[in-house]
Amino acid sequence: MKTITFIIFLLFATLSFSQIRINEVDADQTGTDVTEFVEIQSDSPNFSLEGYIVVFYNGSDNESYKTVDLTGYVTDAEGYFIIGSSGTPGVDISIGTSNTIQNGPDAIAIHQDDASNFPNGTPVTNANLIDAIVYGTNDDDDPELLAGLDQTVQWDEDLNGNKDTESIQNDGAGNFCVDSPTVRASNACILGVNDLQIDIFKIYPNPATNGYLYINSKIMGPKSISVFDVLGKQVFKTMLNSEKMDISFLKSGMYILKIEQEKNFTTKKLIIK
Ligand SMILES: [Ca+2]
Ligand SMILES: [Ca+2]
Ligand SMILES: [Ca+2]
Ligand SMILES: [Ca+2]
Repeated sequence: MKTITFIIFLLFATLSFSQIRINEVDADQTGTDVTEFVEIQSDSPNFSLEGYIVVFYNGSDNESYKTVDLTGYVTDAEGYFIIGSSGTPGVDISIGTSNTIQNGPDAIAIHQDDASNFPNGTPVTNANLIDAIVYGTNDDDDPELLAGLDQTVQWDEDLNGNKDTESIQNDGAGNFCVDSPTVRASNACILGVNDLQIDIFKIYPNPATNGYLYINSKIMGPKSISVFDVLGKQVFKTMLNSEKMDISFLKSGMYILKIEQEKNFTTKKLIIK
C-alpha cells in the first residue's frame, strides 16, 4: 500500500506541473528515418492546444531548428497528439517525409508562447517552458541543452542498443524508459503495470459522464476498488461484486482507480466529467 501511494504521489508530483507533456520521442530508425514522432499527452481528453508550441533544439549550436504551432489543435479522447513524419501512422501534424527530428544530442520542448517568438535559430531558452526532453542516441550529454531547459538527465534512445527499433517513453513518474514504440498508446513502462494486468481489467466509460462506471475483469469474483483524488488521498473504497459501480457522488475531475482482485492489481486514470 505504501508503494502504491508513493507511485501515485510521484505521478501527481509530475502531472501537477503542467497540463501537457512530452510523452514519447522516436528520433532514430533503421536507415532513413521515415516514422519519427513526438507523442504529446494531456492530462484531460480533448485538451485545446491553443497557445502552445513545440520547439526542436539542435545540440550542435544550442539553437532551435524547427517550431511547430499547436494552436487550433486538440488532443484526442485519450489525451494524445502526434507530431511526426508523414509516414507515422495517425500523425496529427506532419513535419516532412524523413530525417526531420535530429538524432541527438538534441532537445524537444513545449513552450506556452507565440510561434513568432521562436524563429529558427532561437537560442535555447526556458522562457514559458512547459516541458522538455534532452535526448541522444548513444551521445555524450549536452550540458548547454540540459541547463537551458532546466533538465538534469539526457535520455538515451540507444539505452538497450536498439535505437533503430525503440523509442524514449515517459513512465508517468518523471523518468523515461526505452522500449518498442507505442504511438498514440499507453507507454511500455507506465507505472510499471505489466501487460497481463492491463489486459485483465477494463474500465468504461472513461471519461465517465453518467454517474456510473463499469469495471470488467477476466476473472470471476469480487474486486476491491479504491479511488484516490489528485492529492493521492483515498476518497472511496468498496468491494464490487458486479461490474457496475455508482460514482455519482464523485465530483468532476481526475482520479486514480486501484483495482485489486486475488493476486492481481492495476491502477488506472479515471476522468469524471
Ligand atoms: Ca531522425
Ligand atoms: Ca528509435
Ligand atoms: Ca543535432
Ligand atoms: Ca506512447
